[in-house]
Amino acid sequence: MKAISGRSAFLDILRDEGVSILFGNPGTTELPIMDALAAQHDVRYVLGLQENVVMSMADGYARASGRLAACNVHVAPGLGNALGALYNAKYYGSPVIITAGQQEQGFMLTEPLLYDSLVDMAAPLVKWAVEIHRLEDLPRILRRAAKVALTPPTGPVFLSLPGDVLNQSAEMSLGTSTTVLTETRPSDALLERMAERLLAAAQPALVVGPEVCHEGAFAQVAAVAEVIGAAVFQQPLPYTAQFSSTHPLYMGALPRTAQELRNALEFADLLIAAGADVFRMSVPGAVEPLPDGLPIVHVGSRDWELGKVYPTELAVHAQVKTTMAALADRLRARQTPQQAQAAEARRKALAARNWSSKREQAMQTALGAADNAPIDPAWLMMTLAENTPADGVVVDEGLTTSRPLLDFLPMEDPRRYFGLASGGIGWGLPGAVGVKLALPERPMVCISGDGSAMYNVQALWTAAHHKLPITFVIANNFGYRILKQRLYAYGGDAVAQENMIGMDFTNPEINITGLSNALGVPATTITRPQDVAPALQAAQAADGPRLLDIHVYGGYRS
Ligand SMILES: Cc1ncc(C[n+]2csc(CCOP(=O)(O)OP(=O)(O)O)c2C)c(N)n1
Ligand SMILES: [Mg+2]
Repeated sequence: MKAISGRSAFLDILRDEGVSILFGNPGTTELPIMDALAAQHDVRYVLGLQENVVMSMADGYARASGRLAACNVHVAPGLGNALGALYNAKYYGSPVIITAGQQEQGFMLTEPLLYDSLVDMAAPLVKWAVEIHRLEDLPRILRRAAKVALTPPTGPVFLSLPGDVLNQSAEMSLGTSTTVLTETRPSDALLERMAERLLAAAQPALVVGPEVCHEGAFAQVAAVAEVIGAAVFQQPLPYTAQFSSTHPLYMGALPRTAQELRNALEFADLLIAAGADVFRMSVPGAVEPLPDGLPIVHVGSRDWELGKVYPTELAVHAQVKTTMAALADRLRARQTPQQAQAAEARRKALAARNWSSKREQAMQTALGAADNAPIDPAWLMMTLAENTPADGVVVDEGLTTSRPLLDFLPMEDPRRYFGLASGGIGWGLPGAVGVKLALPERPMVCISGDGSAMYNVQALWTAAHHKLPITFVIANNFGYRILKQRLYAYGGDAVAQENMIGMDFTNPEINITGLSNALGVPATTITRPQDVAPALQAAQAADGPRLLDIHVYGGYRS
């Protein structure tokens, strides 16, 4: 066996686990890794100019590729900067190995600059956090980290890499990769029971969630919905593409407020949740979002989500894709002619109020605002959808402006749409860079609020450096409109005195195009609706990133 250094073993094992890009921001404790990178050509380094950018790029890459992503940050302050983005990755379930260089063992005891307990900092947000103390353990730990990150429920893991471990050499085996196979499905008896329960429903509602996207299970879930004639909804706050929008049984996303959600499900006598979060809300409501007593059948591989909030009649811990495929067969075999007739009647009735028909109405309404300036958000989203190619990918952190986006943008594949997963903003710009690196062949638009864009605006430089053809659309309303809307609903002194503190970017206004140009992304300001479509087309035809600073309506009373 040949001796190998810790730093080379680190890169070799990552490569063998399928990692071809290491996102990072270096410091002295990362110098061994930067040195090892120079000696090989398999792992490419993508520099982010702040650790939150680095982590968000790795998160975007993991989401879009479905593969293991890796990123490296700098000791305690760097990990601290990355934590908000790590929180996003946790909620998406992104399989990312995040590593940080650590001071040498022994030296740590003297509490040098930059030192702190990295494992304690990362632990609450990852599936596994560990510091490597002996070089000989590095292969086993790294192999396990990859396996843990990629095994559903997938998610980030953290490794602390002390300098001495990276710099030593030893004769050691680097091991091989383990994949945990999770194409499991329930027993025949349980499938029968599930089929019987679903067929007993007179008005089934099916809610799809992120697992349907991760597993690429659109067809299998659709098969179940078709047999029983179920109305299909995306969960509230969808952050992935979870069902084909143009499927005749697709009704759109469930509303995001408790009362509206409750109203939307009032018709149902059974809720079938497929890999969904039942229900992750943004703000508390005066009522429960679930209608009283609505029975639930929930299938998913994230056991924590099963029966988490509401009692669940049948909570089935299994992969959605294999389970739904087997269930569709059982349903067809068991369904009586009367049940089949009732399902057919439901399919017909639902077609009249599905996503496609609601889209027609929404387009009529949006067209009524076609001449507005500042530009109307719904009209802008309609225009964006019309100017996004069928294989285009949309990264969305447009907040109040992009709220109507999914009413217009047809989603036919699981990589079509990536949105805000946890509520922590700043993911959009760097996330788009990661998504683009994972899906280089697909055209890409990233829409971000002006406020959200300012958290990680440095990501534009990485897009420029790698000449990534991304169209960045900044929905510029010169402030935090969502917070103004909520303060307005709060109805207190701020509204009475028309004094909303800390929510406007004025004196001075932010020069978005100047900022973008400075970071190497040519930018244009657009204030007139008629300039939007030509600008989108020109930006998408460019061979590198472009930014459109679009001035949109920012009123808070509506
Ligand atoms: C990391 C983080 N910091 C702060 C917030 C609080 N917050 C939520 S939305 C928002 C404003 C977003 O502004 P912008 O992107 O311009 O969208 P707009 O509301 O104007 O549509 C803020 C500050 C948050 N969710 N996450
Ligand atoms: Mg704004």
